[in-house]
Amino acid sequence: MVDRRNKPMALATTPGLPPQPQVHFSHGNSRVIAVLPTGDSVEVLLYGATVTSWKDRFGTERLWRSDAAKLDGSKPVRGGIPLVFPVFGTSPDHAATAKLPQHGFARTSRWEFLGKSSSESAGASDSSVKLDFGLSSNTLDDNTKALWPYTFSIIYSVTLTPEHLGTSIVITNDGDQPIEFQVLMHTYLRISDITKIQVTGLEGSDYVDKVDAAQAKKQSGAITIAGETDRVYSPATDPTKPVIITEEGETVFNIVRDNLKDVVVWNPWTDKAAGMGDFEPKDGFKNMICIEAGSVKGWVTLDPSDAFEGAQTISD
Ligand code: TA6
Repeated sequence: MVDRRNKPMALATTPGLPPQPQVHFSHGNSRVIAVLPTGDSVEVLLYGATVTSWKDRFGTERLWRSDAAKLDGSKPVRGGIPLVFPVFGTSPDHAATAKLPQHGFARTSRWEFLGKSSSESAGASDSSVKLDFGLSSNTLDDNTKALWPYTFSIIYSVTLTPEHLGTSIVITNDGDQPIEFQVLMHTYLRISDITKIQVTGLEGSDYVDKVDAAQAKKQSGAITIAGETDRVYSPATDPTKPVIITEEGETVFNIVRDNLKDVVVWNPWTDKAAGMGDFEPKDGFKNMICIEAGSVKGWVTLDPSDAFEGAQTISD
């Protein structure tokens, strides 16, 4: 990758072709920004390969990010789409990941930008761009490697089109021993009013209610949020069924999953928001809902040379 500081890197263009997606680095090469000819844009921090912004063609931000989110690599980003791997939460009883920090090391590691590709856009309206990011045992910091000594490689791709934002992950076991992991895309969606949303598509799913003594329950009807909510739906029934967020009856998000069998629904509400130093404004919980696609109940076992692929597509 030719490192042309803060210079737009127009994708290979041929005179006469319609305008192409623009991809450039910013903030000292710590962020990658892609802008489509339609005006849709996405920003990804190399720290954690965290999507920190997704704007539609009108410049409307679709993801929620705390005003106090750290974007300097000093702590996981509070908002956007942090990546959870190889453990969801903490797992003191799981020897391989017991020593890892909450939600693992993917969201606090420096990822490499592997490159970009775009569709051959016949017209601005069908342009798209895919940004690839990499993390492997070769690039992992020594402290983390000591805590999780497996040989692996991950390619995480962020795809932007005028219709959707897609994130997909391919995790490969490059070593000679099986790897057990959990993975999740911790997506903070921006909404107007938490009290006016409904989440459908999880009806009939079993879930663990983490704000009610981790009781096992079954979802009946649409989900509404009227207080702290922290639920792990596993499996989210019918993976072919999108999870849909409506606000006063209007669909605001449609999330389709591929090979991510579980969905976490989280809103910290007043007290938990007050207790998080990087959660600002404190009433920001009213404007966000986390709908997190992943595989977090039990462990995915990856044998040597095997690969795991999982993806989500968020559209409106
Ligand atoms: O995904 C929901 C959750 O596991 C909550 O329990 C809460 O801890 C949230 O993640 C945020 O975790 P973080 O480590 O980013 O503060």
